[in-house]
Amino acid sequence: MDMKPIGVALRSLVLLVISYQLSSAQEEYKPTPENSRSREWFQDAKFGLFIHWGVYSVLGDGEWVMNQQQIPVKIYEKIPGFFNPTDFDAKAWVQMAKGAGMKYITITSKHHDGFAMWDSKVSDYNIVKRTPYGKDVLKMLADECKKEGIKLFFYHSQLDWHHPDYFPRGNTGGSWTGRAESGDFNKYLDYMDAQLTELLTNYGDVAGIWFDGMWDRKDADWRLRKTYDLIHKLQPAALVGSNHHRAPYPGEDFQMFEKDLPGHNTTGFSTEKAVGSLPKETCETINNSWGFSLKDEQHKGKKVLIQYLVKAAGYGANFLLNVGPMPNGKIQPEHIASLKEMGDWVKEFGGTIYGTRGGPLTARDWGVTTQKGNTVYVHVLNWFDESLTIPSWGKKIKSAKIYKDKTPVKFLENDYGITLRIPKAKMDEVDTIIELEMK
Ligand code: FHN
Repeated sequence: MDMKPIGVALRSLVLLVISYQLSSAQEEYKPTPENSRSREWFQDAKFGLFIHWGVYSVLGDGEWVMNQQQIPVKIYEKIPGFFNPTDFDAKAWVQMAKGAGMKYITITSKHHDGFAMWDSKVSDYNIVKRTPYGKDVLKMLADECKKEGIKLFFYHSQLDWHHPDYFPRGNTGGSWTGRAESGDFNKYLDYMDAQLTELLTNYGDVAGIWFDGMWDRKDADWRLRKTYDLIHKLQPAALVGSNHHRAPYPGEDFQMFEKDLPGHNTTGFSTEKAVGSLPKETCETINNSWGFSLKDEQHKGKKVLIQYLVKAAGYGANFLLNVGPMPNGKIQPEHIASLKEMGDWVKEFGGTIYGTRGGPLTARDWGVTTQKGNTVYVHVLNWFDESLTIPSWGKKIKSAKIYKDKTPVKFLENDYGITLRIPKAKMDEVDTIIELEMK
């Protein structure tokens, strides 16, 4: 019997299936009007608090301790029994964020260790069932955020070192976990979607989901579109982002950059350096750790933190600054102090950040620019001469003044650009801001 026609039929069937999968995955994603409004809010908000908190904080060695120390699941499951954050005070956390000038909080609902920081009915591997504390900290935080007008995002790890169906395993969480060398990845994704449904149903308005961990199984079929559509169906205004270090996938609403400003790659994460047209966010640690790390005393100072916020705004990106709370539920005093210092600066100069967009000039060695309406803010971060010449962008200047006290600034516009005369006495070692009113 001549098999050729069957071969041809089979090949076209396979091609058909692949093209269908590709087309549905790549199917154009149109954000709803609510989602577009959220994107505007997000870009105006500019500044958020990232919180990496979980049972791993008990060991004081960061959020990767299970993988770093290769702690098998059976043993790691003992740690929740030691997790009793009786000093946890959602009000204090939210007040701290507000006082720093932050408009939203992004907290780890589940990190790579697979432990749920909420009262999950899908798995009893959670804070209510497995810890002496027994209370739903996400509920307490969500209620407080709602009261204080602070929006709440949930970080959610796609990577899971605990779940038996996270199989085949990826680059991390190998055989040392002690899990059986078998499993059904789609069952794991069903589990993940079920837990996401809880988070998007039982905690009021959720501003968005901050995914992480896809990089553990780069080529797996993560059913992204199914999960993203689920989120947009449950909460149309919620923003989806995924820290996969690639160009955004259809269904995503913002793009994050870890420890880098958009387009930079000092960490080696963003090999693709793909900066899309979605709203952008840069996340960074306030010391050198995401989760609480006892030995980490690399606390960043006021100037570094404020300039990071300003530079991110100059790149048109938000700044999501992370703290790793301690196992007792308190924030490290050094971090509370630094956030207070940032808050004092933002109270005075926040108008040159909030509601702005990056530009009109791209970032320069001397600093960045932000713009809002007919006003351009020149943020001089790294320049010490009284005369600074910057490129013109085709619009004429009506007036120039020091933002802080409205002292007029002399300026010259010619073919060489715009030369600003910054009085030495008006220079600020963190950020000298010149407000330009354009014609
Ligand atoms: O592995 C995680 C890490 O623990 C942390 O959550 C950061 C936050 O952006 N993201 C991953 C590392 O790229």
